[in-house]
Amino acid sequence: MTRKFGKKDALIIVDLQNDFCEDGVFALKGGSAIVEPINNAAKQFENVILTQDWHPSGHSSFASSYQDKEDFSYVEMSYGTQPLWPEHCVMGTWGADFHPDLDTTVAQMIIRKGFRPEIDSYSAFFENDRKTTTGLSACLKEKGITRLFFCGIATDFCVAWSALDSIALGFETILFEDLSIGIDLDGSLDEKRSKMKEQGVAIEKYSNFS
Ligand code: VGL
Ligand code: ZN
Repeated sequence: MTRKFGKKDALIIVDLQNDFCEDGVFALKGGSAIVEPINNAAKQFENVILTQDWHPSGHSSFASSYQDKEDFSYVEMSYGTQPLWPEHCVMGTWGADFHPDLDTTVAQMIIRKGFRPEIDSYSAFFENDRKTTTGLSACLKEKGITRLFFCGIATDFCVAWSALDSIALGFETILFEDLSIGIDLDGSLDEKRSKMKEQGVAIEKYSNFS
C-alpha cells in the first residue's frame, strides 16, 4: 500500500477521549464526527501517535478539588494561571477511554499526560510548568521524524499547546483544522489560532492537503 505520508512524518491524534465527546463531561459537539475522518487519515501515515489526558481523581485542574471554585473559572498555580475544569479523564474510567470508534490499533505510541496531581499538562511534549518533559520530542527525533501533523481535541488547548511546542522544538508543524474541535473558553480559539499562525504552524484542511 502506498501512503500519502512518509517515514519522516507523524500524525499525532490528541485526546480523542469520551469525556471530550458528546456523551462525556465536556460534551463538545463534533467529537464523534471527526473520528472516522481521523481513522482514514491515520491509514495514510506510517507513524501514528495518540495522546491521552489521564488525571488522578482530585487533580489540581479540577474545580471540585477547591472549596469554592466553579467549573471554567481560574486559579493561580506556581506555573501561571490555570483554568479549572469539570472532573474529566480520570485514569481508568470510561471518560478517559478513547472514543470507541477510534482505531487505536494503528498507533505506535500512547503518550499519557496530566497524571501528576499538582500539575496540568496540555502539550504532548511538556507539562504546564513548561519544564517537565514527556520524552516525545527525543523519541521522534531519534526515529528521524521531522514533520508533525496534529488533529483531535481541543484545538485551543491540548492541540494548540502541542503544535506550538512542536514548532518551538524545530518540527515542521501542520494542524488539520477540519479534524480538530475546540472548547473556546473566553475567546481561546481565536487567540490560539492567531498564535499558531504567528509562530509558523500551517493551518490546513486534511480534505485539501496533498
Ligand atoms: C484538555 C482541558 C483539560 C484538552 C485537557 O485535551 O484540550 N482541555 N484537559
Ligand atoms: Zn485534562
